[in-house]
Amino acid sequence: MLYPIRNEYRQYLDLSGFWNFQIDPENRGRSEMWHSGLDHPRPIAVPASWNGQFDDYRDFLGPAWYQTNFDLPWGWENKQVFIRCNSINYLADIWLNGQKLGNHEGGHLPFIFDLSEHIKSRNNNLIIRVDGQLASDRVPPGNITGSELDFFPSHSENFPQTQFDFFPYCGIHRPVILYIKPKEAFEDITVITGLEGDKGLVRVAVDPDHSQFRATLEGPEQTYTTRGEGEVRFTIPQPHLWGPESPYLYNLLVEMLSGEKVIDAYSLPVGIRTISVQGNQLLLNDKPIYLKGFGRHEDFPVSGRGFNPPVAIKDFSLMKWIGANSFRTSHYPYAEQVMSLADQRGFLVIDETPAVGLFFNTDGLDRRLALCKQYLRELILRDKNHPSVIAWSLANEPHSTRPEAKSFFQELYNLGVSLDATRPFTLVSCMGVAEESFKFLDFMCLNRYFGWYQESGQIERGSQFLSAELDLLYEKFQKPLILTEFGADAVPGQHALPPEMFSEEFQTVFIEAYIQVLRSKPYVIGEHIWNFADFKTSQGITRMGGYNFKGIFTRNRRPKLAAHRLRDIWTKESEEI
Ligand code: GCB
Repeated sequence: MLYPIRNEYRQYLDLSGFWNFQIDPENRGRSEMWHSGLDHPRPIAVPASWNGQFDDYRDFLGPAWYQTNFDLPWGWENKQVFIRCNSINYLADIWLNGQKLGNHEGGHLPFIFDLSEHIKSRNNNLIIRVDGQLASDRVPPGNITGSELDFFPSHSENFPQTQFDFFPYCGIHRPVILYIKPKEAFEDITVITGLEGDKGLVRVAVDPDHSQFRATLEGPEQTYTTRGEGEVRFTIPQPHLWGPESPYLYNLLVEMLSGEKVIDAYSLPVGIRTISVQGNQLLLNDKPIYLKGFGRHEDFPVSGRGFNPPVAIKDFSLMKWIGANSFRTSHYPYAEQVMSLADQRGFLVIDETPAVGLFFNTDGLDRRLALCKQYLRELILRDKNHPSVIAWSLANEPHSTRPEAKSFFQELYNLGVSLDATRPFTLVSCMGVAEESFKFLDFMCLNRYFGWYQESGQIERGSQFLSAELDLLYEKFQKPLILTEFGADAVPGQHALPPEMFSEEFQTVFIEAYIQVLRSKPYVIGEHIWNFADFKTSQGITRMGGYNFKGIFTRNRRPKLAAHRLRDIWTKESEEI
């Protein structure tokens, strides 16, 4: 899926700004035809969650209606015009000039509609109904009652009642973009890179696959050009490989040809790299690599889960400062701009679908599987050309207590491999040896909190539990493992000697102890701390002020004590921990 760009053949208009907004708590909007106009709207910023912008709507999850007007840009007359919504959480229904364009389910992946039939040159009325309510038949699920709650009883009293540990922010979370492209145009481009001895290989495939095209790959010393139909290949002697130390990006220009005439063009950055799991190791460009980094969230005061460019830049600077080389897009796909920053700054990303808190009661299971398949397809289509993406994560902490879980993930895995055979697949588990899907997944990801939720306050005992469990897992599945979550809440400014739970000292010592265990296991290929920064959650007895305080940085991105210790560990690798 190609992100809209501007060049001689393509144009876009970003509709970010102030829109009109009206909540619809009684769900009257459809019958009262709000898709033609809103009668008492208030202004709202797009993109951003509504919950952070309005105190009176903090806990309101929908439905709500957005409206904006636009004129057709100069030169767009008689063109096919598309709308691309990058992220609307969770259900979106869209109308233009009173006519329904379509709807989309799922909060974090882009979707496109053709507007051409209904567009006018002046004063177009665009209306989007957004519903972010929590329901057991949505993914991720919420408002679950009955036996599934036994699994995580701590969530049952939370408000709003999520089945996951982050605030269920709603709204238009990423830019809404209008764009045009030529009548005959590239629908998609797939770039796959590889290595053959000391040569780099770059394969470029286009859709429609009968297109005649020219591809130009621009490197630091040389530019390579070739032409073909559907697919071309480059062989690059002594390529500048992409990696955390040197995230070199070539520029690829792809031009569609009609005879000798160029009729469409698209350019994108290309990082030449390979990624694979071999034995106990993760290999980047055929060399073992150890992941150091974080599980994160898209979360910031006021903007909520909305795309916030300065915060994205700041987060990458802090991750560089601390010596991280990797992160996971827990627990949903992040903004495409964030993925591009990861390419530029050399971060290795485990790219996760929004399947968090899945459960496997047969009731509704087919629908959950269909949604997970849709999300996986949309995610791979969106992110396949990012060198930063080194693995796909099918889910976070599924409640895999029933046998149905294994066949569910086997189906997802098979689908994933059919869409992208170049990257490993995993899922992030809290089930330990009971996670039967580890049998077919390429590597294991585990979340553990011994010394926090269990064996509370006892770090040494907690790390002994961790050590024993890791060995059991490896013994059973014989696959390499990343500890994708470990950590402790530290309330900023809370101190204790000797270290005590919720203090910055306890968090620091906890993390040191876990890292010591991880580094003693040859099959462990990475450590991701939970979490990069403190983040907003539902209210509940384990979440003081409605926050998870496991951040190494505060929600305002200030370092806690552990940040300095981690920087020592991650930037001075030879030092004893
Ligand atoms: C987990 C979840 C994560 C939570 C974390 C915690 O296992 O994957 O979403 O925030 O634990 O802090 O409890």
